[in-house]
Amino acid sequence: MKLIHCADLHLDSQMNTHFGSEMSRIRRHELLHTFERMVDYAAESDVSGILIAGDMFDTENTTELTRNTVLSCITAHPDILFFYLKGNHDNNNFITNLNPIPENLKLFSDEWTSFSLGNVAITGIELSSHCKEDMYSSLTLEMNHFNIVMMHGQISEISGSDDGQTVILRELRNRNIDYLALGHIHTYKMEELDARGMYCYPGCLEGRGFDECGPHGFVILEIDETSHQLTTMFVPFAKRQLYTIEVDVTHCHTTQEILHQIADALLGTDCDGDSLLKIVLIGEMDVECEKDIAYLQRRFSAGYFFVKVVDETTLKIHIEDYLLEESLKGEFIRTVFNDTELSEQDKAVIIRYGLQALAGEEIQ
Ligand SMILES: [Mn+2]
Repeated sequence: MKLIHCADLHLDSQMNTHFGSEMSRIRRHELLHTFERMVDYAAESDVSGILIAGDMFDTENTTELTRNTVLSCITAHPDILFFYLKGNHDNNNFITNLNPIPENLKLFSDEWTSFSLGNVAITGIELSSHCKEDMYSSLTLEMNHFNIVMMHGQISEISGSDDGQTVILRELRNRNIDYLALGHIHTYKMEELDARGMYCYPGCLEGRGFDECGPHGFVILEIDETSHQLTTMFVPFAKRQLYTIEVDVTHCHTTQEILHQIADALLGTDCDGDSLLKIVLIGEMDVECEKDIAYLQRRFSAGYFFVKVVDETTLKIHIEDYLLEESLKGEFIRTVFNDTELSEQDKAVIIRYGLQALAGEEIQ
C-alpha cells in the first residue's frame, strides 16, 4: 500500500515580505497548483491515501478559489482517502463550508481518532490547549497493526510550554508506532522514534520565504501489508526552489568586480531560471569602493524568477591614506574619523555618503 505524507502547505499564504503583490500572487497560485499536482501524482502512482499533517491553510481568510480547488481535488479522486489533521494555522473555515463532507475526506479532533485501511491503522489527534492531560496515556494501538500516528507540533523530549503545540516524543516511544507522521517544521526530517518506528516531518510543499530554502516536497510510504516492511522516500516536488547565497566581496572595488564574484558563486549552485535567489554580499569593502546594488539586482534578475541583492558588507577606512591629504576631502574624513562618539561603522557610512556627495555622485 502506498501513502503520501505531506504537511504545512500553507495555502493562501501572503508571502509579501520579499516579493511584492504580483509576485506573491503568482506564488500563491503556484502553491495551490503544487497541491493539485501532488494529488495527480498520487492518482498516477496508485496511492491509497494522502496524510495531510496540518497547516493545509495559512490563515482563516481562505479564498474561495483555494477551498474550491482543494474540494475538487478530493471529490475528483474518490479512490484516494484524504486524512486531514488540522494544525495551528488551520481552522474550520474549509470544513464548515462543506455540505456534505466528501466520504473520502477523513477528519480528526482533539481526541484520538482512528481509521483502518486493512491492517494499517491511521490514528491522529489535533493538539490544542483543550487536549486532555491523559492524551498520551489514552493512546492505544494494536501491536499487530501497522500503526501510523498523525500529529502537528514541535517535537520535544519533555513536556513543553502549555501552548498545545508540543509533541512529546518520550510519551510516544514503545507504544507500537511504526510511523509518526508529523507536521509543523518546514524542512524534511526523518529520524528513528524507537526500535519499532520512525518519526518524520515532510516539510512544506513549496518554500515560501528565504527561511525555507532547499528542496521541498512530500514523503511517499510503501507498506508491505504482510511483512509490515516500510520503505519511505522523500520526493522533491516544489515548482521552485529558494536559495540564499552569500558572496564574500572583500577584495572588490567596483560593481563589475562584485558582479563577477557573484557570477562565480552562482556557478557553484544548482539554481536555475525558475529559482528565487537572495544574494547576500558580505565582507569588508573600502569606503571609496564603487558599488551599485540596484544595478546588480537588475542584471541578475534577468536570469532568474526572482532576485534580491542584500548588501551586508562593512566599510573599511584606511585612515593612513588621508592623514596628509590637504583637501576638503582629507579634512572631512579626518574630522569624522576623530569623532569619539561615533561607532566605526557609522563613521564609515558617513564618510562614504560624504565622499559620494563631494564627487557629485548619487548617494546610495
Ligand atoms: Mn504549524
